[in-house]
Amino acid sequence: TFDRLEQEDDINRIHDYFSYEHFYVIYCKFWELDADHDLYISRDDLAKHCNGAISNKMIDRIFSGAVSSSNMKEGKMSYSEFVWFLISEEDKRSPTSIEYWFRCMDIDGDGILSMFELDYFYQEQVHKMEIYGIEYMPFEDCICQMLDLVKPEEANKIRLKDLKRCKLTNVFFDTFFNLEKYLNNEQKDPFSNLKDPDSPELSDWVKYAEGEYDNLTHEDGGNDNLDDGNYDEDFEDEDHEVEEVTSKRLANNAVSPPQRLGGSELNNKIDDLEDELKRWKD
Ligand SMILES: [Ca+2]
Ligand SMILES: [Ca+2]
Repeated sequence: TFDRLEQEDDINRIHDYFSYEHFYVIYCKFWELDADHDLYISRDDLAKHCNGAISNKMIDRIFSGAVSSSNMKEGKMSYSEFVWFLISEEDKRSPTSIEYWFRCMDIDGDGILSMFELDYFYQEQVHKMEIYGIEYMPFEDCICQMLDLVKPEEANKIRLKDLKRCKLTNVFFDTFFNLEKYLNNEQKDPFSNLKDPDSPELSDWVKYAEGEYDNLTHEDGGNDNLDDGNYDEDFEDEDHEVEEVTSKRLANNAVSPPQRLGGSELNNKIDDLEDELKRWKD
């Protein structure tokens, strides 16, 4: 029985990270950023993600190849690398994401986030806040807060294991390279979105993917049929409707995808994504 339970747990986790909706969201985001549609995202493309929310320094780090599991082609992010990026960005509390961002922030690769490295990233945030006329904390105050949050074993040295113990790594990472989310975090009680151990809730990624899926499929208004919740039984129909919505969107936006989201190309992409997500979990 235990084996079976474990297996079921595993299946649920796969579902957690993969569904048609998730694929659709990732693919649309990729397509939006890949301006010349050569199926690679350039540094400048990625800088436009979420209206430039991610700092330039971090984007440079991502494109330096230091973080990529495969060998990133110079200045080009592939679809699978984008999958890793997007899930890391939207689910900053999962162990894989923590490793991803830790590698990005550990510039000298010594396994420690030093005060120098943290300051390096924070300065760009300060610079942006100055431009926007937003009041900001000096680095010293910010770092006090962050050390209090992470509570590293050794003073002033943040290691990967410290972050993996920390329950609010999203707050930590956003502070250093995602200004929009940092400012949002500042406005709410950081503990309000802590997971309640008694009621296992959806991961940050699933919440994001479901919200974005709704946005993408309802952008033109209408098509409320997608909202009836019978996704499983109506998968065929839904598939069809999504295509319709996509075509409508694309007609309105006067762009066209390399292929419609359907047929064997879709299946290939879904297979690719499943592979990536399996690697993600390992
Ligand atoms: Ca491109
Ligand atoms: Ca370091």
